[in-house]
Amino acid sequence: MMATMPVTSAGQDVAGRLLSDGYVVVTGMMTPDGVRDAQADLGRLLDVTRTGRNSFEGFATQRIYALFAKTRVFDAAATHPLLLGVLDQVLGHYQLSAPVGICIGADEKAQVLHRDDAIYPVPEPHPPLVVNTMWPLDEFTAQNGATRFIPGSHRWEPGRRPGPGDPVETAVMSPGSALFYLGSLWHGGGANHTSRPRLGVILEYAAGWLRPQENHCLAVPRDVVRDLPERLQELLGYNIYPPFVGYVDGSHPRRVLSADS
Ligand SMILES: O=C(O)CCC(=O)C(=O)O
Repeated sequence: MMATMPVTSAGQDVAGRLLSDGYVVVTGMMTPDGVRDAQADLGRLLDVTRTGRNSFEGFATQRIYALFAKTRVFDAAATHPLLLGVLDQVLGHYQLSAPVGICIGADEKAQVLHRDDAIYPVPEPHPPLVVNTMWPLDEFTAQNGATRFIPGSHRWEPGRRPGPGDPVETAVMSPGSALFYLGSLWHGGGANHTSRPRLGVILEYAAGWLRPQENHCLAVPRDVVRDLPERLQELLGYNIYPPFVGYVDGSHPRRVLSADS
């Protein structure tokens, strides 16, 4: 049975479950209106988004990169108080790493199981480096490509890889919920055996001292960033990791946004 908690839970409790199981589903993270707006605006973007270039991206899957350059419908989600409360506990200082809309098309094959933090050459075991969240915008089912994962696999000994006997779970969930999972949890997009696409958005966060997966300072135009709430600006790279990793000309990068306004 998948671990599910309500949005009214304390950040500390959700973080505790995330650290022990490697994942947790939180219900009530987005309002029905928020879900409708997100579905509509991402639909607009999908009309002009190509399909993947390799089996990892998925040849029948569309990925909306540079998400915060293209839509405002995930601004509130990215700074949701419960999400930030969990990140405070698990990562301490953090930034957005890979915010991506993922639309798994009809007849797509299952994505290979992987760990999101494996892109960083840090010897295992290591403290949490990456926390990811998946926000379904369609019903996620075992048939249409819901995210698959192996509970507890974030605790595996270094070098262990998934095998045929490992228990793979499916994140069956509804729009409005979010799946939180650690970067060291083995997981992947499922196969879509239906004739309809499966849309979801990942908001992935990484420790503030790492290089984020997407370079938001280049991907999101400065004119767009300037109008965003300050916490979101910080999460998009206009921040330092104390005492001064990420400075610009000796100052906090926030100064860049005010200097040329
Ligand atoms: O689409 C999904 O359910 C997961 C995708 C994923 O894990 C990835 O692309 O890294």
